[in-house]
Amino acid sequence: MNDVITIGEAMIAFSPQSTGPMKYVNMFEKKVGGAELNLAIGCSRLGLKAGYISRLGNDEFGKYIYNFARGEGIDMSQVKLVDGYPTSLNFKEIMEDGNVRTFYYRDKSPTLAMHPEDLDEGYFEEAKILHITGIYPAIGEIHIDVIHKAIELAKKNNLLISFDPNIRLRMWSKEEASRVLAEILPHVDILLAGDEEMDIIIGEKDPKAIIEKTKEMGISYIAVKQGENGSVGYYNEEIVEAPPVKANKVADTVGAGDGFNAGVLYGILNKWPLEKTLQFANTIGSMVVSVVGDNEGLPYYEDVQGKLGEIERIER
Ligand code: KDG
Repeated sequence: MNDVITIGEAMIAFSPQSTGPMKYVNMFEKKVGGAELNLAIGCSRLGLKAGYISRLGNDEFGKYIYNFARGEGIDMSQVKLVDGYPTSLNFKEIMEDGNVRTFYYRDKSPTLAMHPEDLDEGYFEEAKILHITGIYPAIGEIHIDVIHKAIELAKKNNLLISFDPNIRLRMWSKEEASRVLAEILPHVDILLAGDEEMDIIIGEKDPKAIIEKTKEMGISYIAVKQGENGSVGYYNEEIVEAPPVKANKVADTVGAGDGFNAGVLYGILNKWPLEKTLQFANTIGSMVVSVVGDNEGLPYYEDVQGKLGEIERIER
């Protein structure tokens, strides 16, 4: 049985070998990206069982991602390699301070070949949480239908629905994002959102106002991510403000939110108190940003314990 299943598009992420404007970067390293796959990897490294639902191109890059994910212990039984669609790519530009811009090449995404009727209900019967993001519905119209079908199957089979808006304005406009994502919100049990994103969807940026509004929609667990300012959470009539955890260095901010999400889902599945969960999740986010790559910095459980000072780290 999987603890967490997720639907997304993975891609090859070409990571620059030097910082600064991309037009002057001459070498890139081949890595793997995709918010939902990052989340699955984050969960798996913490010790949860994670499954991925997707399509990849039946090409060298698709096979590379497939094997990479299997190596991370992800259940890839719901991923097919499809002909006629090239595996998507992105190229990253990383500035000296760790800030990133991403350039996508994903117009003919292999996930266009996945339709709502392709979702296997049996897979949902055997899982606890469905995690979805706002990236998947931004890819194409059919993706919106797939997400709504997944929500339907999750509800029918008593899965908790976890949602990160993950708004990517290179993929759609604020208006489109707001319209489509606002329709997902009322179905959500666990909201894992950035404050700026909620401003786009519900017109509120202040964490307490976000909590107030989304609670009224029936969302029971809310975590508002504020990047280097920490996070604010709500569960069971309690609001907790969790202070930021200082990163050793900021090398690449991409993937920090996915790591945070994995930490929150871990805390929920282990029935941890809200404060402990948010501190754990903030710690993971801070660890992700100190490593270049979308998922290379995602820690194993004992790495987080080391960072929290719960276990001694022996260097040599
Ligand atoms: O959250 C990290 C993702 O943004 C990255 O891995 C690539 O999925 C990606 C995207 O659409 O930006």
